[in-house]
Amino acid sequence: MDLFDDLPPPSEAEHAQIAPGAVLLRGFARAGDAALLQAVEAVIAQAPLRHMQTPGGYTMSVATTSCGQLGWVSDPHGYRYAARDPHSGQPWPTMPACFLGLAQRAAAQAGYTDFAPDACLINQYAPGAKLSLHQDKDERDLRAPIVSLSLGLPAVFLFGSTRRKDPAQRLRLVHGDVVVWGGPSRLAYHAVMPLAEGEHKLLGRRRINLTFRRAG
Ligand code: MD3
Ligand code: FE
Repeated sequence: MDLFDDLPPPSEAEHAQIAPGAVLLRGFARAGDAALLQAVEAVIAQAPLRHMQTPGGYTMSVATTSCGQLGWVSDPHGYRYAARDPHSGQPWPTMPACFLGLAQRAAAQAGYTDFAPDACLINQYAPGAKLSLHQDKDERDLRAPIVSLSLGLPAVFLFGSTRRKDPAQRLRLVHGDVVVWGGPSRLAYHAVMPLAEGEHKLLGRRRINLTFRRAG
């Protein structure tokens, strides 16, 4: 249970640079959470969450889907962005207007005034699900930031530098938090620790993370 669930959204004073080019907008999406969740559920209804295979032969514990012009796909051949959902053969669902608005307002707040995401990756974590250390470098233009939005159960997020073995910082991301990863942080290694058990008022026993990307 999150003891701070009933507090009002925090002020702009809590918008903090956490690494060069990385800005944490604590609680930025809290006010619009119900509409965002409704839009997430509408996307999932069209393009169901699935546990993708990694090129290394593992099945991801995180369940994923996408919306927008491009979606993120992993299979035994590798990682890539694709215009169609391989599960249905159909284009990915359109990016909901509330997603695009949120991503652009967050990016602007962090100093990126013309962020035009064409892909939104949706990650769903059940208790125990995790994401291993990786870089996001499959996007064409690495000058564009990645905007991430956390909903539901809290997660412990680790991020380091562009060198895999550098020490990582630990960050607890809670419902409504948004992080903009740009500049020198764009290629930072990062990971999500196994999700702890819990029950969130709005989302129940899960965490959902949205990442907005300029992929194509
Ligand atoms: C730092 N997702 O989908 S979001 C991913 O919580 C991913 O589901 C995590 O890593 C999640 O690729 C973390 C925060 C994030 C996303 C992209 C980044 C941090 C980043 C790219 C560069 C540096
Ligand atoms: Fe990532």
